[in-house]
Amino acid sequence: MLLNEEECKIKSGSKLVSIIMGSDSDLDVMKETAKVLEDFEIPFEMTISSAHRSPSRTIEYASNASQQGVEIIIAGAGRAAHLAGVIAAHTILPVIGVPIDSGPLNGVDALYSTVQMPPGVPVATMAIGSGGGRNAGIFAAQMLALKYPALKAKLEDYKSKLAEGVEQKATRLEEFGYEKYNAE
Ligand code: RP5
Repeated sequence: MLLNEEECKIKSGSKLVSIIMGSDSDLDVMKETAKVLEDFEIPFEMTISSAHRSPSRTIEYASNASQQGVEIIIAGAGRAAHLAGVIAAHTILPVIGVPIDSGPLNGVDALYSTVQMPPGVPVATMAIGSGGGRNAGIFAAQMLALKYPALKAKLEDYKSKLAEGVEQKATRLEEFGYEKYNAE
């Protein structure tokens, strides 16, 4: 359970996080963000808008997000990925960008397009692809934990489980050796 304030938002239908992507072909990556937010019980909405194919829709969405109760926007796009940047230009909400590996340059194009914002209009850029999609959800949870203390315990638990996973793998490797590690 998060704070009362968040409970009120949930009751009123407000979503704390918006996940927006340039195309439905980005969904495989951006669903990783959604899964993390579900795990942390953070209410979110998901939609599609393109900086190039539907610029008016993108600007309208970015301009209205804050009024709708959204607190963080996560934008994923591939190729010449201007989605996160255009959104950041039209809102004072923090924008997290996820470069998608959808083009022939395997996401390096999207990484540069997303990360190289001019001074004054930042986009917090994650890694390329599904790992970045996952990190976007965790990073959003970390930012929200500054306002919603109940998220802190969930993040601590998440970090503990990460460490436990490494311990288990290390124990297994030490016990079985590298040749039997995957066979056992
Ligand atoms: C970008 O172009 C989208 O974000 C997507 O990653 C890429 C290709 O889009 P589709 O042609 O698959 O719709 O704008």
